[in-house]
Amino acid sequence: MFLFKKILIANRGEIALRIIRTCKEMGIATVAVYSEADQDSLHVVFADEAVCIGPSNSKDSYLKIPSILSAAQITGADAIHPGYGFLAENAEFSEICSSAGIKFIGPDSEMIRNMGDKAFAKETMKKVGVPVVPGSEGVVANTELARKVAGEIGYPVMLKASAGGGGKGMRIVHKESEIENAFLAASNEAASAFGCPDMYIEKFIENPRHVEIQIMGDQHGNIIHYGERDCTIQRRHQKLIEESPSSAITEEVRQAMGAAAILGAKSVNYEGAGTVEFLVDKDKNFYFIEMNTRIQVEHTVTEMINNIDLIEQQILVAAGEKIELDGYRPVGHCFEFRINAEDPENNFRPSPGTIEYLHFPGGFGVRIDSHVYNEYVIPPYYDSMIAKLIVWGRDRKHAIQRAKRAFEEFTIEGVKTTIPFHQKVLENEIFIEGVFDTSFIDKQYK
Ligand code: MV4
Repeated sequence: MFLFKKILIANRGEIALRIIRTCKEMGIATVAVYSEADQDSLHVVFADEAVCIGPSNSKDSYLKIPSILSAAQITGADAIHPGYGFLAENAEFSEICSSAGIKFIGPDSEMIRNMGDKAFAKETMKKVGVPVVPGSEGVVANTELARKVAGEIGYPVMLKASAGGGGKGMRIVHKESEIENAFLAASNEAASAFGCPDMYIEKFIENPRHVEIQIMGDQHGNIIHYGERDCTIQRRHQKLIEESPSSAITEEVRQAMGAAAILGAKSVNYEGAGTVEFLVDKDKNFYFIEMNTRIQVEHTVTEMINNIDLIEQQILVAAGEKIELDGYRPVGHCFEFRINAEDPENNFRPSPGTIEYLHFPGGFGVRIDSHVYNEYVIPPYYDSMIAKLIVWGRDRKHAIQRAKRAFEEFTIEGVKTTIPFHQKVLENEIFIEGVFDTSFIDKQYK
């Protein structure tokens, strides 16, 4: 089987380490790239080679395409794994990699561009019969049409930026008198934030659950799904706790969502790892909202449930291997808790600094994905996630018991973290019952 000789990881932190680990197990050499702020970072230590690509801020390092490409050419890497964030969904980067003869581990640039255009992605899914949120036919050109379409849908409606996503560029409108100003303001915000003013409109789904399906497509037309992840517990669109299976859906709905995700991915000949995001309403109807063309932070939950290595799958698929079609064999229940260097007592504001004492939990069914270590200095330049605690149990009750035990062992001193917040959630009746929705954090933890 042909694999790659050497993979450059165009990322940092825990995901860079995650990718390096799997490459080593596959016998593939690794190249780390790092900014000046990350010279003592573990992904630099564990990679076979490391190239400094620039100063601390991301736009001069981890987002600097010429520097990353040069590092790949200098070291002779034949593939690049982008991880998540940074350039993972940058169509131009994918294009430049392939024109440089370096395999971008992910979908091709056209796919990234198409799925990044949220209104187009939605119309594409709708055409093949994937349920979508009732709303406009694609982009809405002006305030008059916005008023007309919103009137037809019925208030409240959600205005969404086509170049946005992940909660960015969204705005709820409750009545007709607000639509004109809201549409103009949202469109201007989208133009300045994403360089594209295009907006589309959807019926507002009250207090939904956010349930996403992990899919994998190979270069031979095969596509499978690996089940769902419930990512409803978010704060300002930042996911905090993810789990599988989801208590928001029945087995019947799961089958239908899996089939819809595969149908949508097949319709665009999807290659690589992807996530099809749905909203689920209180009547268990599901609606497509977005498709992400990257590996996600919470991919670990799917790995533990199916006992598979999704990074290995990505590399095999990128090298032209066929997917095992019976890969979806869910067992047990898994949570991922994001440990951020933030202060939950102070509106989750970032808390960078030096880790003065660190002890990770362990034991059966407890996994830590993290790049931090004793005396690690958390830099202020990047996002605040410092570890992921992933806990598997026989069922949800058992996984909660095990998570509580793991958190009792988990010690980080010197910086504030979200550990105490997670411990409170694990005692919350609504969480334990699994009857939460997207308003959980706002309502429970003002
Ligand atoms: C919605 C919605 C309600 N109605 N769309 C889109 C991106 C995703 N991260 C959040 N999005 C939402 N889209 C319609 N038509 C509510 C949300 C939403 C949300 C969804 C799931 C989990 C948490 C959320 C927090 C705020 C908004």
